[in-house]
Amino acid sequence: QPFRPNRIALLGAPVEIGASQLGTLMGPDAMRTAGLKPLLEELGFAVEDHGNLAPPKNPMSHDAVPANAKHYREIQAYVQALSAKAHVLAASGALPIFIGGDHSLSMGSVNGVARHWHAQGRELFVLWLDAHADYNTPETTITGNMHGMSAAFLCGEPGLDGLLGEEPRASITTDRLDLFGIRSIDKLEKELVKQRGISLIDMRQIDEFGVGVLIRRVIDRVKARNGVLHVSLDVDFLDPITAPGVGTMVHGGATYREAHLIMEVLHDSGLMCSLDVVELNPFLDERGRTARVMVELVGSLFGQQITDRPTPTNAIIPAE
Ligand code: HAR
Ligand code: MN
Ligand code: MN
Ligand code: MN
Repeated sequence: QPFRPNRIALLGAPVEIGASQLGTLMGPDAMRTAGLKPLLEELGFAVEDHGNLAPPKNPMSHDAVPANAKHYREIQAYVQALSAKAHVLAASGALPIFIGGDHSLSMGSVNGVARHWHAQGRELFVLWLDAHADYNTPETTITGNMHGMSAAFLCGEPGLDGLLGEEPRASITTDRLDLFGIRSIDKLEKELVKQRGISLIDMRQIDEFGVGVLIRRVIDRVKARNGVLHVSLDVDFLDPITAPGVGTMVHGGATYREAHLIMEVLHDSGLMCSLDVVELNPFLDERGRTARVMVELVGSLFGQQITDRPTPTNAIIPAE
C-alpha cells in the first residue's frame, strides 16, 4: 500500500558535535531560508514547521560512557529526545522531515519512526544516500565521530547499547538497510558491512548500471515485503561540485541529475514514510548554493516534475 499523506511535519535537528567540523547547527535554518516550506506548500502539502528541537538541559545518564565515541553524553540526550519526538510525529499521520544537523541525528529519527511502523505491523526499510557507510562502531572507528556510527547503531551493532536509555529501541534488521552512493569506507567498517551482508551500492556500480536501475531494485525489495521506506539523505552523497556546503567532501559523488532522478523515482514509488536531510554545513557553503540544491531535491522527492506527463519505467515500451 502506498503511503501518501498530504501533511508534512518539519523538524529541525541542529546537532553538530557528531562531526568534527562545526557548522551543521545552522543547517535547518539555511533550509528554511532556501524556501523549503513554501515549495512543499506549492506542491499541495499542508506543512507544519515544528521548529528546532532543543538539546535537553541536563543530560543525565548512568550507563558507562563508551571509549571512542566523542560527545557521547550530549548526543545520547539528543538522540533520546529526537527519537521520542520522531515517534510522536510519525504517529500523527504526517510525513516527518528531519533537517540536520549532522548524521548522528538519524539514530534518533530512524529509531522513533521505526517504533511507530513496527507497531503498525509494517517493516521500516532505510535508504542511506551517502558517500560514507556510517557503519562504524566504537570498536572500529578511527575518528570517534558519532556521525560515522549511525547506520551501525540502527542495525543493532554493539557498543552504544545504553544510548537510548529508557527510550525503546527499534533496530532494523541488516537486510532492510541499503547503503547507496558509497565511496569512502574505513577498513574495519568495510569488513563489518561485508560480514553482515548489507546491500551496498558504491559509485562504481552507479557508473556501470546507472542510478535508475539500481534505485528500482531497492524499491522492489521494499514493495515485495509491503514495507515503508525512510530516506536518509546526506549532503555528501552529491558531488562537491554540486554541493560544496559540507564538512566531509568526497570527490566523485552523484551528479545533480542523478540525484534528482533518484528523488523522482522514489516519489513515484509512494513508499517513503519519512526523510532526513543531514550534514548541510552553511558555514562552508558558497552563497547558499548547497541549501538551494537540497531544497530542490526535496521538491523532486515530493512530486515536483518538469512536465506532468508520466514517465514510462521501461522506455522501450513507450507510454500511450
Ligand atoms: N568513516 C569516517 C568516520 O567514521 C567518516 C564518517 C563521515 N561521516 C559523515 N557522514 N560525514 O556520512 O569518521
Ligand atoms: Mn552520513
Ligand atoms: Mn506508535
Ligand atoms: Mn557522509
